Amino acid sequence: MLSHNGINIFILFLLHTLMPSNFVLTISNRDISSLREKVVSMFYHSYNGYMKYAYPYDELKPLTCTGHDTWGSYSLTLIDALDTLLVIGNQTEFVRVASALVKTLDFDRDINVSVFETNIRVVGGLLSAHLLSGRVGFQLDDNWPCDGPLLNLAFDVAERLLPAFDTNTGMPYGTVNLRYGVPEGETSITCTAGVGTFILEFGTLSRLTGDQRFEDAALRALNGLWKAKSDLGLVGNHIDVQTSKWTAQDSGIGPGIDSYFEYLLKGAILFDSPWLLEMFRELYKSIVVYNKVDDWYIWSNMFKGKYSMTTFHSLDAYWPGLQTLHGDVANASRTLKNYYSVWRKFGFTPEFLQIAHGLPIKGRESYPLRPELIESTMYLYQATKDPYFLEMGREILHSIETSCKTKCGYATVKNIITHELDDKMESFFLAETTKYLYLLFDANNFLHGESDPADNDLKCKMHSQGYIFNTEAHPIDIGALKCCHTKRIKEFETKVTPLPLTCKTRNFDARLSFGENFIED
Ligand code: DMJ
Repeated sequence: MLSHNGINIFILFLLHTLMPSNFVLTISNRDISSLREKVVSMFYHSYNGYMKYAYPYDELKPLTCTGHDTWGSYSLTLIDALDTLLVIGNQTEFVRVASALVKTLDFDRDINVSVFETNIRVVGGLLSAHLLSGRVGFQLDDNWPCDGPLLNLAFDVAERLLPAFDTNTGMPYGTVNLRYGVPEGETSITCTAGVGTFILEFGTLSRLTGDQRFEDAALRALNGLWKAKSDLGLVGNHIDVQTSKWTAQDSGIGPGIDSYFEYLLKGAILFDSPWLLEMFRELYKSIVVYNKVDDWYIWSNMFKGKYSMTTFHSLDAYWPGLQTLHGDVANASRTLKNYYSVWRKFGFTPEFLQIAHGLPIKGRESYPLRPELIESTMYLYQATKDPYFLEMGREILHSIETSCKTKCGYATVKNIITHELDDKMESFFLAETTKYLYLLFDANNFLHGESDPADNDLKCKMHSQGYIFNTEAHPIDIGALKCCHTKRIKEFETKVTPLPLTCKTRNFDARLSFGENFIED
């Protein structure tokens, strides 16, 4: 029995005891290289299946081997998979499909899309592909990386998301029509992640193109959330973006909130922003007080601080990776081991698990090929080089390979107890799950490489300061952003003829700091 906020709760069916104390760490270089090859086969089996049976639809249905549109009818899986092609070294296929997308993608469509999903998957995927395309010389001109065809596509689709941010608070609606803006009668209730997960992509767009509207919109949204947090320093799950009233007051690290925390810390690193870091640290302190119990994280009411749900979610597993990025490796490692014990018990993690009983919640027993557990494993291995994490990766890979593979792809597990499958393969399987698995087993990948400091800040030397992954595992080159931003500022200050941009450049104000003067009372 443990006590949290004065209420006894049963934690926990001692998942720890399921941990293999006899883990034999015998992973050799040859094993690692064979694991890497297995991931590559996994990627190609699903990628080729998608291209053969589903493209140009958004996603593959891996049991019936057909395609269907899910998040927007814009060939989502291909956009999401673009940069993974380069991560695993297939430059030829990247050039072939990126050229096809540049010719065919048209976002001027009368369709309603999720602002959040379109941003993390489509804007993020295109920005990352743009920034990595220098590795293969894809349609580069003199102004690359501050210009380019993939950047123009990202700009176009992101501009169509901007009307969602036109609210009383600056926090966005959850849905927008790509052609007509916010649909008539659209609900003004958005989840917290749907408000706070824009700064990486929108800040990147502004830094590359000089169009400040994106960064400003993302900052206003973050400012709206910051002002709405409770006196306990917690945020809830859903908020009315017109009134700032919380409509769901459960506060935790997981679904509905997760990537808000992720974007504060990663944004702080990407943009060198003390303001974002300060917000992350403040919220982190409250999470430790009100949500952390024995290296598990549960839900609490944001105003009272009392726990509301003692559940674990597949999505929670990104948290140890974020803690690692923050330097909190010991806590991250303990929490990841807890989460991994769930995986070992069932072969997968369920969408919702009742921690006290160690069983999935009825109706939420699925595993839709999510990346979070492997993502955190990759971060922890990078931070510690402890082969334990390679063993974890091997088991995760084995489960997916054994239970999810179908004739034309990999399928969602409908029920982690029976291992029955569902006819669905989300695009993040190719964007994230296979990418993080590959990166775990590829110590020499350029994304892990030593940075290569630029000698001249006017010459955009790529790969100079490392990468930050957006929440859909799309890497953003930190140095490229700084370089384009510096160029724009210099242009602005010296009033030289602006770079000939194909992107529209409006509202450019060459601010030097990021957000620090932004907070509105
Ligand atoms: C992805 O689209 C992103 O990682 C997002 O932040 C959470 N959900 C999926 C993966 O599980």
